[in-house]
Amino acid sequence: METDQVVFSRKDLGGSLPVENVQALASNTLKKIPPRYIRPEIQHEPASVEDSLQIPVVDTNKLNDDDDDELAKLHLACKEWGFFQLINHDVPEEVIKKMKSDTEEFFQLPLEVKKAYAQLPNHIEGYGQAFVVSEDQKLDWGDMLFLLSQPLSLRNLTFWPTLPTSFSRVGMEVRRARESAKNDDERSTKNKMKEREGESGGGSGWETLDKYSEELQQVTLYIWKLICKNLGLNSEEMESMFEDGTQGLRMNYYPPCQQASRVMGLTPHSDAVGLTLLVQVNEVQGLQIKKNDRWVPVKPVPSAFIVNIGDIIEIMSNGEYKSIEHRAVVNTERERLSIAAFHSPNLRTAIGPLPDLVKDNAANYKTVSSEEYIKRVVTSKLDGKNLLEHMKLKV
Ligand SMILES: O=C(O)CCC(=O)C(=O)O
Repeated sequence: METDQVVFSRKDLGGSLPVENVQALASNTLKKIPPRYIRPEIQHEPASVEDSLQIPVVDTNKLNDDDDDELAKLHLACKEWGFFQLINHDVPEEVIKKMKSDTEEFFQLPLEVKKAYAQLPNHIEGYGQAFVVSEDQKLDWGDMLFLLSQPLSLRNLTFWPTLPTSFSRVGMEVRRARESAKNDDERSTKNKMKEREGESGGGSGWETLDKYSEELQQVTLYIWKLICKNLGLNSEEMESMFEDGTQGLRMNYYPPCQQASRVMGLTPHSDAVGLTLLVQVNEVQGLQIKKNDRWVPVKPVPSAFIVNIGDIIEIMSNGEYKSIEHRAVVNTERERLSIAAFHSPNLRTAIGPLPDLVKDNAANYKTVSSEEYIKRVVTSKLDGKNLLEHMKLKV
């Protein structure tokens, strides 16, 4: 059986083509937006929204109290909305706050510094833009930093920023040194640690990315177990699928644009993964979801995670739950930032309808290996729910 590391270290998985840095482009006094960013197809609608179109809010405290109504609310949110906001989760406020401030600090660094973490050919990680697969494709008005963060074996520290210092990389190296030093004699262990911790400026507060990643992995597992309950999937095997699952962290930076209504921060898409947990970093709104053919703005509830069902859960649930198209629009005056944490089952899991859910019904989706699925995702441009269409079986 292949290990997670082998699947991802392959050179033929594909990646994104290099394109201009949007933050740098936007900071020049632009007379004219370059045509590749102009999106005539965009429909902009009024930003106000009726109460009936607010996405559901699910309360962890009630779920912990075995409140059946809240469990039913979660089921309905996954089925009818594909989106909900999760409140009263256990992730400490300071972990989220630090992740947000370090992300802001990273994007404020000079371009030359950020470029040290730029995407490399055929790698899906790094600083740049994702899903650019052709030279004439329209481009999004935003930059991003994408890192594979779980399982630990997938972390490629080349792309993990050393600045801001509290963000991560040196800290991760300390952790690795600690792990590898376990077998060394005491003296060399101490030397190694000293050396590394010296580099990290004392080794305190290095954990931002690592902590955030671990906490969100736990929240995902928690939600997945409740989803299993709601779908009648009671086996341990099902529940453990996300235990050593994969996680990617995508930090988005959308610069302001004077002609915001003519560009798009992030093209309409559904997430190709299992479950996404999103936070907006500053108070500038921009996330919109497609509901009844209308673009509905999402107003983040303070301290909540915005959770959405991805294509993998739509496929695994054989269509009972739906991934929803969403997009990010840009502000005319202020930059906007967000952090998306994408979660998928472990790489040994085949992507297809779960056998327990197709006992009495026909499968509506194909089954493919994780590797094949990932390859399709990283070599396709974002295009609504198009990728999922290719997984559908025509019945
Ligand atoms: O910026 C946002 O609010 C949306 C981000 C998103 O959908 C993504 O990173 O896939």
